[in-house]
Amino acid sequence: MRGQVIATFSRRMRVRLDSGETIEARIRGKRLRPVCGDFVALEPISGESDWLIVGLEDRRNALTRPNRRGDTEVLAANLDRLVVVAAGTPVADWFIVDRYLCAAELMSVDAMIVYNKADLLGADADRTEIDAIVADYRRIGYPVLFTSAESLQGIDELGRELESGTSILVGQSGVGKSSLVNRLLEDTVQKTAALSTKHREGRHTTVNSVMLTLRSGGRVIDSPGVRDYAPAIAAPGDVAEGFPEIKRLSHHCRFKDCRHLREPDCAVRAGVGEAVSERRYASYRRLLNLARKLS
Ligand SMILES: Nc1nc2c(ncn2[C@@H]2O[C@H](COP(=O)(O)OP(=O)(O)OP(=O)(O)O)[C@@H](O)[C@H]2O)c(=O)[nH]1
Ligand SMILES: [Mg+2]
Ligand SMILES: [Zn+2]
Repeated sequence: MRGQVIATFSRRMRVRLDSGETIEARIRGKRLRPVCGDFVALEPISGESDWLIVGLEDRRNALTRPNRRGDTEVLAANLDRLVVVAAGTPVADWFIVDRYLCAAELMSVDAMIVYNKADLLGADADRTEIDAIVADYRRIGYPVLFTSAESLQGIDELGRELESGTSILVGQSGVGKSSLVNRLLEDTVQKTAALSTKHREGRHTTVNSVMLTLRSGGRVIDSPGVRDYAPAIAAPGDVAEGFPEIKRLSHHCRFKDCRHLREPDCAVRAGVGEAVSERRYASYRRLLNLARKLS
């Protein structure tokens, strides 16, 4: 039997079988490490309702991060779109946003930014800074949507963006990923059972990734929020691949292996403040430093 992992609780998994039925499963052995989105082979266990995961199919792609030991940890697999959620509270960390965008580029999947809690956006000074950052992302080519799980601003548009394929919502803890998913599910069958129980228990922080199906057929993975994030990067030279506006200019650098730091005739450095914003260039340098430390 074949199925897709739709929720993980450490070594226990919820799996949607190809037949459409949802079952619970354990994993045979210690070597298999399925994550949300993985396609697995299963066998029934006699006398139990649990199934046994006995095999893992090759992944089309994977969202990764280096763990403390420097190994690559897989967070989710077989994705079509990364939705990076930010907000005013907790204060947006744009470096984290850039790192998720970098991960999406390295995985060759679409990425977009959702600025949630738009209901709290006053006409304050913050607004000018946010508008400048958003304009920068749009110039690079990333769609940015302002949403509110409170006022419902932008929810329909977000639903349309997620109509096809599998999307994962990522971002800092507390920006409203689960609240957005709740809103998106409001007109689908799946909604209440799973989600309202959670509220009754008074627990809000998401502890495991869960894949949900929208009425449009689109799938959404709600993932636990992070304090920090960096993609697993195989070689420092790959970092520029994760910044489209830097990659574009890098073809004009004198050296093919230019890291865009202090090399002569570097087209990227020459473009800082224009095609490459100071902020994104700083993001690039920070991630390059990190990649060098880890490699
Ligand atoms: N004002 C306002 N509050 C929001 C909005 N969206 C979410 N919140 C609140 O923000 C808090 C965190 O929301 P969650 O949906 O749990 O955030 P999350 O991103 O899923 O957090 P983690 O699961 O920890 O990663 C809750 O108290 C929500 O009610 C919004 O659009 N506007
Ligand atoms: Mg959550
Ligand atoms: Zn260069």
